Amino acid sequence: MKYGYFDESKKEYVITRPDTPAPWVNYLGSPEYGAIISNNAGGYSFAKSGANGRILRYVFNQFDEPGRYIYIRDNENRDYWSASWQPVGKSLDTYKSECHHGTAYTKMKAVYDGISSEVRYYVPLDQSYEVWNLGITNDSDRERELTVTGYAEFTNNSNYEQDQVNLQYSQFITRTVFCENRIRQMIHANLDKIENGKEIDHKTVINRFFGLAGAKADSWCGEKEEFLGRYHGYGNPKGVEDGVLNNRGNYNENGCGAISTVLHLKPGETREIAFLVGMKEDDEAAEIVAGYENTEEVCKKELEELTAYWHGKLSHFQVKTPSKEFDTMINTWNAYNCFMTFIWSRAASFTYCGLRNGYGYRDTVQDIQGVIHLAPEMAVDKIRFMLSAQVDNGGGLPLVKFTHNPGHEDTPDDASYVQETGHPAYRADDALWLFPTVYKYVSETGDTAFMDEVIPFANKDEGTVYEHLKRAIDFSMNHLGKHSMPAGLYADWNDCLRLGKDGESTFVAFQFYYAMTILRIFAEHKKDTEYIAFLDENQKKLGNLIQELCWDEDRFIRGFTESGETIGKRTDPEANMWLNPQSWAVISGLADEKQADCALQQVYDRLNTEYGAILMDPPYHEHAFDGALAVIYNAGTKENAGIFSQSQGWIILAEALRGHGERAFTYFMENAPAAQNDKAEIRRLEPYCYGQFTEGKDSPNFGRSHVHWLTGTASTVMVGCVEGILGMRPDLYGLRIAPSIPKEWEMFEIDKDFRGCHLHITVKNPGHAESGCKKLFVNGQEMKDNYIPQTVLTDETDIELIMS
Ligand code: IFM
Repeated sequence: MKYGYFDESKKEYVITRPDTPAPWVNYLGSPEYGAIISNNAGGYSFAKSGANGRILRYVFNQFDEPGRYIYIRDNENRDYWSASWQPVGKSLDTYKSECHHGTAYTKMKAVYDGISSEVRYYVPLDQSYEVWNLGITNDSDRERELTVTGYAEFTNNSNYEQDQVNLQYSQFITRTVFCENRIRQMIHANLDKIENGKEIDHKTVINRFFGLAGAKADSWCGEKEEFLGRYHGYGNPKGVEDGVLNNRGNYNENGCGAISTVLHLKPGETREIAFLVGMKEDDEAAEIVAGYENTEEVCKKELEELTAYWHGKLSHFQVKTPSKEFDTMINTWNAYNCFMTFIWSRAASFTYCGLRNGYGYRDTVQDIQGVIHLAPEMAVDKIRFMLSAQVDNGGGLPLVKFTHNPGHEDTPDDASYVQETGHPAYRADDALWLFPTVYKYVSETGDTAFMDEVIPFANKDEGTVYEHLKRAIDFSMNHLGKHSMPAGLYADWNDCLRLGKDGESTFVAFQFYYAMTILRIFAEHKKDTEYIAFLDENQKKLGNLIQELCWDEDRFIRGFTESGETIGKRTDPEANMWLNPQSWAVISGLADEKQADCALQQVYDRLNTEYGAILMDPPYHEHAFDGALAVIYNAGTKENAGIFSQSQGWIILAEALRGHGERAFTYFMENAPAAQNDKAEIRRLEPYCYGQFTEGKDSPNFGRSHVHWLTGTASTVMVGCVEGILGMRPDLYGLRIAPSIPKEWEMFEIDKDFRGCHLHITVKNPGHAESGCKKLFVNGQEMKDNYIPQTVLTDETDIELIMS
């Protein structure tokens, strides 16, 4: 079933049926002022922290309420509706609506009883408040009197938990008052006589506002129960039914912002107004609202700026292939999803409420990879930040606090860190993600000087980026298990595998092997011969060990428990086949060709499903070892044999690296949101963003996806597609182009900005190959093979690659 379509020209997803199987949301603003909005206007806002800076209330795990509601009432017949289908929920026979989710804005269009409306929700670029800009038109042939009411439900406390559950406290610190064109909510207003800047037990006066611009506020209400009315709900608020609000503020209990304006519209006439929300001192709020008097002009300009900003970012890499699903994902939605995970980490969605007060090390270092080809300048800042969260022993801080203070942090070796973050020990993989991320950044930009930049460690000491990477190698070297393979520690990428300090992880072993390959490239660039010898010796040792211990006839095993038991061997009754060791054996370069193809074939035969490859098989149930935490999940779910979407990116990449374009693309399509646009009743999640996982074949809800937006999937699939399928493989000195595509693609084009040059790349495939390069021309000049040294690039470079 389909609920909408992709409008690629505007980079919007347009929802034409509002009764979607789940709230389908969009992100507005930035963590400075964040706003999440669903296709029915549900959602919340916050300043800086979803958990501690919550401004607008949202009830999690409920029916997508409350939200940013605009009610429209016809004062002649007293009928009313909302500018988004919900909350009033008129019959879809008479009420027509469209929701356009775009890049950092959402537009809701509605047509009902001769009145059409369009609300544009956005946070202006670099501002920390939000705008609900309503355009309303009288399409009928008689004059209409309409009462338009905006409703914003404030939290009583910026801490969302306190707001929801500590009512004996949070309801008695809030009040609202009205002033001219805005409702002012004050929390802890009684502290207004306390000396400026002084806090009582960390409390100070907090001001929020809900304002109206472009029309006169005719009535208002600052108390939720007064506005809704007893035994009424968001769908039939008493204040809206009555057509006039009672002009009462709140003192204790629940504050809200509700403002009504009465509009008289002649036939064909349009009015533009704006509701504004923010957390600002009253004088600043007044100034903000006043700035929107010329509503139409100001809002139009701001929306244009916002669109130009985001479309500008996305323009650095655009493709035109025969697959519209692939194009829409790579050009817009996967790319935008990568930016959202990069910016928001796992801080705020309809699943994450913002309680995690920091960045997960591995998550963030991986997220960076998804934006390197689009915004390397943003990527490198975050890389610096993450390097500054590496402990001087080379390990990563499992959780990097939002208040991170490089050089002064406690580490998992300190009880204080453990207590504060809840992370009891180092994880085996965290710092190893730095290798591909730093390599991708340096290769994309050619910025080899970055290796010499000095960056502090999290706890003490500092070192160049090169030194940081060496310490990451040391960390793994110093944490080996019983067979001298990297230990599994508290976890590897898989949070549900507790292998401990004596158990060992094959996944980490592959990452470690790959890390040494990458560091060797940097060492060669620096002519660090002694270190090259060290790497060569240790990489060979590790490679031999992996080959000896981890290859089990047709697959790589998953690791060893602390007691030396093998995980993932062919004969195990459960979890005898794992996805990630197979893909990573290829990505790391460790598997020989025969092993690689055999392991990948096993994945396809044993793990692949119509929605992607499951993480392992069969799920744990009766035979879970002590550290196999996945058993806590229902079979076919998350790490217990779910289709863990992040891992799809690695299998795409692995197949592409082997030149298996058909398979790589098959894996892409199986899990691509856009490819399931007509299966919304099965997938449920938004068809324009990734989810953390899809329920696997062992679940009765096979194909249903969960945990929208903020997932490492965005970056791994992006890398799998750009580096793998499209074959954009930059290195320190230039660009290799090695596409791995479905045979039926006869041609595709890429526009890519690269090291200050614009590349227009045309790939031709008349012979229907899956991979390979027959000829490559750069500005008409034939290259030796599929490699383009940077020296031949010009401002506008024309590249033609003939595959077959
Ligand atoms: O790798 C982890 C990630 O850090 C958090 N979500 C689950 C993934 C797999 O366990």
